[in-house]
Amino acid sequence: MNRLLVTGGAGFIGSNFVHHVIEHTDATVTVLDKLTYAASRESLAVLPDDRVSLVVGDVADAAVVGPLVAEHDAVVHFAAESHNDNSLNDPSPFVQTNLIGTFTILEAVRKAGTRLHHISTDEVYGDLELDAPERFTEATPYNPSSPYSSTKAGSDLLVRAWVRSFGVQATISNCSNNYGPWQHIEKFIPRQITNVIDGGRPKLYGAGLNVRDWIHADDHSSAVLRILQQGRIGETYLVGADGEQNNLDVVRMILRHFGRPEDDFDHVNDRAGHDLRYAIDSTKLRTELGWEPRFSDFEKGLADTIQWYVDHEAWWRPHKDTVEATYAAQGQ
Ligand code: NAD
Ligand code: TDX
Repeated sequence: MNRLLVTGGAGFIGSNFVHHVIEHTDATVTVLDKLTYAASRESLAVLPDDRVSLVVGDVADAAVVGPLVAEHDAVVHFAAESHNDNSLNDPSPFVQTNLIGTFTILEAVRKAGTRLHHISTDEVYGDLELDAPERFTEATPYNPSSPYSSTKAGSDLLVRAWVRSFGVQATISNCSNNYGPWQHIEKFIPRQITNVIDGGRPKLYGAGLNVRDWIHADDHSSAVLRILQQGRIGETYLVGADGEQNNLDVVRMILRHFGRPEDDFDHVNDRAGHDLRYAIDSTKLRTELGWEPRFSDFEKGLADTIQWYVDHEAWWRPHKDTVEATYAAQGQ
């Protein structure tokens, strides 16, 4: 697999994956990205021109996708609308990109016979009770809650059907919440870090007891590359790093890091349909493919991420007022 097509490669996790591929393989990478509000060309800027190129285009545009897919050995499909709160305000781009976009990719790989790895989320499984002993596995039934997670669930089902009905050579991974550099400040962790940098207060939805299973984006990338290289066709692999934390504890860690009082935050309106808890059992990936995460200390990974946002204020500053105005209009 020397020529990779990475959709959504200018986004938070896609760009991390492109860096990972350049560092750990000899492959060349074409990024196909529409450059929505969530994209960042800067995240790709330091990569070598002779190994990474960018095509600006829409994954739902068959005229762009078809010829590009035919020129590559494998497609890694990250492109998506990714933010739950946005999907509650306007589901339409989520249906278009996550469903029609994935359908367009599937038809192109079917025609060209190209290997596909589809990137998905643990949110397709719905949520767990706080005290439930079980975690999500590859056998957990789909039960998505939001327009975002339902379009991701639908995209996974399309991939499964194209594998079974048409023999498409695809794998799927469902990962838990990622954190790390280059994450858009609309998302929970960077929003709170940048609020505190600005002397403001973190904003917790509801009581703040919702649990997310955090994984560093570098670990997500190493898992995706491993599945692309060694995963069994037609299989789904759950990706997680045993990183469960409730939102309140994460906010307290961020405040502590900056030497601020631990109760210096606001409770704001809860998210409609807010999933309570996600938790991943990644035994299959670990035992079958020998993958292990590198970041096992969440507070240390968070501290590095905080420092990155301190050092990269010029990158996020232009977006801060717009993001906060949108949240303020929702009482969040
Ligand atoms: P992101 O919003 O940061 O980036 C998405 C990228 O896709 C952007 O560069 C955007 O320009 C591009 N894009 C959007 N619509 C497009 C279109 N129609 N055509 C081409 N490009 C388009 O998202 P992210 O957080 O990096 O998530 C990437 C993938 O990983 C998504 O599929 C998401 O569902 C999945 N995922 C994310 C997380 C997480 O915690 N962020 C966890 C599990 C899975
Ligand atoms: O200001 C906030 N306050 C708050 O309490 C924001 C933005 C969020 N939250 C809560 C909601 C969630 O319980 O924090 C948690 C994390 O929120 P998000 O960063 O919006 O992530 P989540 O909705 O869990 O989804 C993320 O993980 C799974 C990604 O955005 C998805 O793309 C991925 O599929």
